[in-house]
Amino acid sequence: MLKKNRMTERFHMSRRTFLKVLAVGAVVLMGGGYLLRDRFLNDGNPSSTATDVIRGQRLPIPDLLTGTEMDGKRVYDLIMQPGSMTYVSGKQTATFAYNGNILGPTLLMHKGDEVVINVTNQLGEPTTTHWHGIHLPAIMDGGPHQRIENGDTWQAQYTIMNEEATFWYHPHLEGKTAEHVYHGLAGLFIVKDPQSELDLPDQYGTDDIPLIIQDKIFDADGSFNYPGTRFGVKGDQFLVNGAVTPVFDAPAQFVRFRLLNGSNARIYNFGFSDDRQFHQIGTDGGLLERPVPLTRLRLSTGERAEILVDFSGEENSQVRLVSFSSELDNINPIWNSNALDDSAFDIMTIDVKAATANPITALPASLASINRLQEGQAARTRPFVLEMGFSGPMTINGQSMDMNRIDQTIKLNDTEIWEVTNNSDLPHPFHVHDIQFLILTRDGSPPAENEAGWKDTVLVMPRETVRIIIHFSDFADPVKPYMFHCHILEHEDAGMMGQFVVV
Ligand SMILES: [Cu+2]
Repeated sequence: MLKKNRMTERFHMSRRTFLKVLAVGAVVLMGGGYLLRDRFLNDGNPSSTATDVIRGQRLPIPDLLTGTEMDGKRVYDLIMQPGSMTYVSGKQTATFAYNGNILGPTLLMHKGDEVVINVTNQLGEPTTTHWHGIHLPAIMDGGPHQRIENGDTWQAQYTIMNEEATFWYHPHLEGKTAEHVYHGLAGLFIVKDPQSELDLPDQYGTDDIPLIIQDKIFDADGSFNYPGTRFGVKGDQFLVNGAVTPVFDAPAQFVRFRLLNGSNARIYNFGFSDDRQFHQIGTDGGLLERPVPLTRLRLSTGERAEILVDFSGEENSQVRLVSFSSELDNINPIWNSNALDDSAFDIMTIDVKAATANPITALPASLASINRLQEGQAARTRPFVLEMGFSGPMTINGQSMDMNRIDQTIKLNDTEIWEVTNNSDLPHPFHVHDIQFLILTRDGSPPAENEAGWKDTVLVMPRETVRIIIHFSDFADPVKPYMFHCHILEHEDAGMMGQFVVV
């Protein structure tokens, strides 16, 4: 099997070389070349044919669900349902959503809360809802094994043990995750620590702003175009909280943005149009030790980052949130799916307005203490090799996802090092369910300061090895597995996923 894979790989190499020659030829023949390169070499993602996409609406803020108190538990109700939006003048866009027409409400939870979430499926087809980043029993994870048939309600019940951070929920049905998320199913969790005495912006919708960033392709009739291409669907229209390149009215003070890359496949390189400095304060699963100054923030699919941006004294000015995608290096150009990978583009416009009454006026010097797991604590090291070619299976350690095969068995209370190697020419964000990990090394070097916090998803660039350290605690189940997978949703659906049990 392994031998066969290697042979396939060699064949792909030569096909890649052939395509490169074709590209160079096209450039030489046509002079301009760019469009042709794009047409010949893209992975099949079309671009929007709708010319009158409505942009520049006010940024929608998802409703905040605080749950209702019942027998000492907080109960939340989510209904997955078809909806309708207007993205193209005079046209209706059919969507899927939780409790509305696009995306879902933000679930506010507190560390220590016992929560019950009733998830009702009215989509007309089966799906699941996974709690991305949450530490919970495997049977409550909402992965491919917790199918919710159309018309059914699945009840998830667990205690919030996570640190203060931003998490999210989305469907995770075997083979259908990409399509379901693309059509609008995703929402955020905000976990707060009642013990925290940090002075951070926390007025939801005012100075504490969720930003779910996604890209889509629109057809002329207004519908979402989902081409389902193998390498990952990348759109050419950018939505924040379900609105295309919207405008956010920011108060002239420190604003906290909770960024989620909720896209199917696109990696962003966020920054601002004036190249201003901002501070990252949180990673996927917790606050950093101290604010980290940045001018660029790379965020792959599934990852979250909390940042603080200082708009003090900037009333009546404007700045744009931009993705400087062309600066992303180490991505083989042959794999780029569209011209946007080679450019910078707007995500959102920020109109700075008057400050609120009692704004946060300073950055905290320190944020959190992180229990740094040490390499010496690890019981073992497990290799994970991610592979894909132009065709053939997408694999981890040579195998595609099989719902009936457990790939890894881990002992409860063990600490392990997982060594993730990307043996392909596309970047892959590697996600592990249930736990938060720390990055030990990225290609042999310690991670950047803004990645040195709790993570559940880490981008592994082509030919790179990332070593992460994980402690498996609290929940064991010899039968029900958790998943590990690439968070490019089309790769996941194509088999770049495996299962582990904790026993
Ligand atoms: Cu991938």
